[in-house]
This record gives sequence, structure tokens and C-alpha cells, in this order.
Amino acid sequence: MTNDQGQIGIIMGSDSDLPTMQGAIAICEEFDVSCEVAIVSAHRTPQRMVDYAQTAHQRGLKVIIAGAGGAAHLPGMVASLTPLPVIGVPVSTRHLQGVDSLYSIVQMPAGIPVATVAIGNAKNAGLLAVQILASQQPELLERVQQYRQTLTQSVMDKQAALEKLGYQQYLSQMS
Ligand code: RP5
Repeated sequence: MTNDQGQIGIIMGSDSDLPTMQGAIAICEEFDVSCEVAIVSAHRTPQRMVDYAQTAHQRGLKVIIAGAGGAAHLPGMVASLTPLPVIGVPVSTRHLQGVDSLYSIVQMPAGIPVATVAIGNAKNAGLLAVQILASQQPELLERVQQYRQTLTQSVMDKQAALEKLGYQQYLSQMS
């Protein structure tokens, strides 16, 4: 079990999920929130999953982000083993494009919630985890507010460019 000190645990069923899950890691880095990253498979390393989930809160984690694809049992099983909030990331799959992952993660029974983001949207999982932390950390809350302002500003900049260029020139500069 990893001894890294982090506030957010980012786990995934396979290293093949890492390209997707890097979106959540990047958000932690952007907000200077510490995270620990680990491969924890519900099916291939079930005991490691149990150990990870049962000790997560004792190791100082505040939120767990769990990504998996296919028969994506990792987020739900981890949620059943920890009192911490769990955010599930459905990883896209070759045959079913991640719909299998989404259904596996989102349809949790009452009593054991998993906050499920869109297929492949680990960025939103990272943001949601940061926002959960920010509810108890005023400085982080301020940074979340600033982040939202940058989103607003980027849309307004696009609007200004659209008005200036007209839609045809705007479209041509997009490609
Ligand atoms: C799941 O099976 C993992 O989360 C991954 O998305 C999928 C495929 O794993 P690999 O065969 O690429 O290791 O458990």
C-alpha cells in the first residue's frame, strides 16, 4: 500500500486507464492539491482494493476518484468499503465506447453513492474532488471561484472574436 500523503486518492483498474485519468491528476496539479495515484483492480487485485479502501481515511485521504472500464466495479466496491466520498470515472471501451463502464458505475443501490461523471471526463472528477475539499478550505474555494471566472472570460473572448471575424472566418480559423 502506498504511503504517499495526499488529500485526493486517484485510482484506476489498469494502467490502460491512465491516459483518461491524467485529466484528474492535471486538475490536482493545477490547484496544488496533493494526490496519490495508484493502480488498484477490483478483479485482478481484490485484496489490494479492500486494503486501499478500508485504510484510505486513516491515511489522510479526503476524496477518492476511481476510474475503470468495462465491468467497472472498482468505484462501487471502493465506495462500499470507505466512508469517504467516491467519484467514479467511466473509462471508454473499445467495443461499447464506455456505455458499459457508465452503467456499471452509475447504477449504485441506495445507501452507497458514487458520484459519476461523464464517460472519459476525469477532469470533472478532479474538479469535483477539489470543490469538495474547497468547502472546508477558504483559500481553495477562492481559487475555484477564480477558475470559474477564467471559464466565463474564455467564452466572452470567443464571443468577441466571433463578432469581429464573422462566423465563416471564425470557423476557418478553428480548423
Ligand atoms: C478494467 O478493465 C480497467 O479499468 C480497464 O479499463 C479495463 C481493461 O484493462 P486492461 O485489459 O487494459 O488492463 O478493469
